[in-house]
Amino acid sequence: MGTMDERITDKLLSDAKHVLAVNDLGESTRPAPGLYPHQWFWDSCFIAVGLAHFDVPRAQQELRSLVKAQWKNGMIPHVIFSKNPEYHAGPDFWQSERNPNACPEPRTTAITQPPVLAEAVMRVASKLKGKERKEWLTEMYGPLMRYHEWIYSERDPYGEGLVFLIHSWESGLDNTPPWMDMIAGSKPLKVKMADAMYNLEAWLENRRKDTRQVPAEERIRTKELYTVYSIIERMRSMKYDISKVLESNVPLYVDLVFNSILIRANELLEAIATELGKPIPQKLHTSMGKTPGALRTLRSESGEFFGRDFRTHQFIRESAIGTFLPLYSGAITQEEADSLVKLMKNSYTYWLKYHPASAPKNSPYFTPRRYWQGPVWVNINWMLIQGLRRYGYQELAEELKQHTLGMVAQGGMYEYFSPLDGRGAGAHPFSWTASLTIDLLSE
Ligand code: 9WN
Repeated sequence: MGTMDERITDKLLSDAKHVLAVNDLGESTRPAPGLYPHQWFWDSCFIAVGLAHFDVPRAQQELRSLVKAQWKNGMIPHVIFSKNPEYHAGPDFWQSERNPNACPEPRTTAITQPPVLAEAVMRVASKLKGKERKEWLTEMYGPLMRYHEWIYSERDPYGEGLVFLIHSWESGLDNTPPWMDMIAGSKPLKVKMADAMYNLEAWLENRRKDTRQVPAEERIRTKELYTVYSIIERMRSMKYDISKVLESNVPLYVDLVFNSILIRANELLEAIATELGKPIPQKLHTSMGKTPGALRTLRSESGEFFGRDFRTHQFIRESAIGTFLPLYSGAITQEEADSLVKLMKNSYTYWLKYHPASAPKNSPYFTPRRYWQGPVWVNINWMLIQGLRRYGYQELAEELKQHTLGMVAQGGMYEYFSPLDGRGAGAHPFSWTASLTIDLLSE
C-alpha cells in the first residue's frame, strides 16, 4: 500500500477528530458509545497522544482525570466509572471500596492496565515549551513515579524484575490465547459444581450485556467471560488484598505486553526525572534496572517470546500478538529483534492480508472477527511501528503505518479489523483508532 492521496488523509483526519468529539465526556473520553461509556486507563493514554496534536489543554485534562483517580497505594485503575450505569462489569459488581486504598470518588475498578502513561505524558510535553513544559512534567512526575513504585511493590514481590498481572483485563488483551490458556479450568470447585447442576454458562449467555451492543461472535466467548468474572468475584471476596491473592490459587501471569510497555515507560520516567533534576528513589531505580534483562529470559528456543506462570515459571506456549511487543520495549538485541520480525512477517500466520493478526492463523483460537483472537488492532500496530523503528526497520515501519491508515480509511473508525478482509468489527466509533490515526497522520 503506497502513501495516501491528500483528499483521503484530510477526510481521515477530520473523521478522527469528529470521533473524539463524539466520545468526549467533558473531562475524559469514553472509548466508544454504548459498550464502553466510562474512562479506561490505556485508552485515555492513547487518546491523549492524538489530542495533543490539536488541543493540548484537552490532552492534559485527559491525563489529569486519570491521575485524579489514583489509589492511595499508587495504583491507577483500569476503569474510572462515569455516572452512566450501563456497563457489563460496573462499580457495584467490583465493589472496589472493600479495599482501604480505593479511590472513593469517582468509583473505579480494582485492577490496572498497561502503563502507557509515561509515553502519553511525554507526547503531551513535546507540544509544550519552557515553563509550561516544566510545570506539566512536574505535575505528572509525582503520580507517575508513585504508580511505578506500586507496580513493583505489589507485582514483583520477590524482586525478579518482571511483574505479574492478576487479571487478563490488566493486559488490555482480554481474551488473548495465552491468557485464556492460563485461566482455563481456574474456576473454584464450588462454581464448577453449581455450573454442572444449573448450567450457569447458559444463564450468563442470556444475561450478557456486552453482546447486546456488539455481535456475540466478535466478543469474548461466554465460557471465557464467565471465568474472567469469577476471578473478579474471588478477588472481591479477598478485598483485592494482594497478599491474599498471592496466597490463593488465582492465576498470576507474567504478561509480555505489560512488561514490554513497562520497560519503555521506565525509560521515559527516567528521562522526566533527569530533565527535572529529581532522582528516581533508589529502590524503584534498582527494580527498574532488572526488567530489561529479565524480559529476555522470556525468549524461547524458537526465538518466540512467551509469558509465564508467575508461580511455576512455566512458559505459556501459546502464540499471540504479545510475542512482538518486546520490539517496543527496546530491551532485546538486534538478533532477537530480527528473528521476531521474521516470525511476524510470515504470511501463513500473522502477516495476513491485513496485519498483523492478533492471533496466528494456524492457532486453534484463530477467529478473524473475535476480539483479541485474530483481528488487527490499531494500538498494537502503533506500538509495533515504533518498535520497528528502534531496530532499524524504517521501511517496514513506514509500510505498516501506511497499511494501518489504509485499513482505517477503508474499514472505518472501528475497534478492530478482520485480518482476512479488513472489515471493521467491535465497538464504533472507537476513540483510540481515531486518536492514533491522528498521530500517524501528523508525523
Ligand atoms: C474490559 C476499552 C477496553 C480496552 C481493552 C479491551 C476492552 C474491556 C471490555 O475494552 O476491554 O477492560 O469490556 O471488554 O480489550 O483493551 O481498554 O476500550
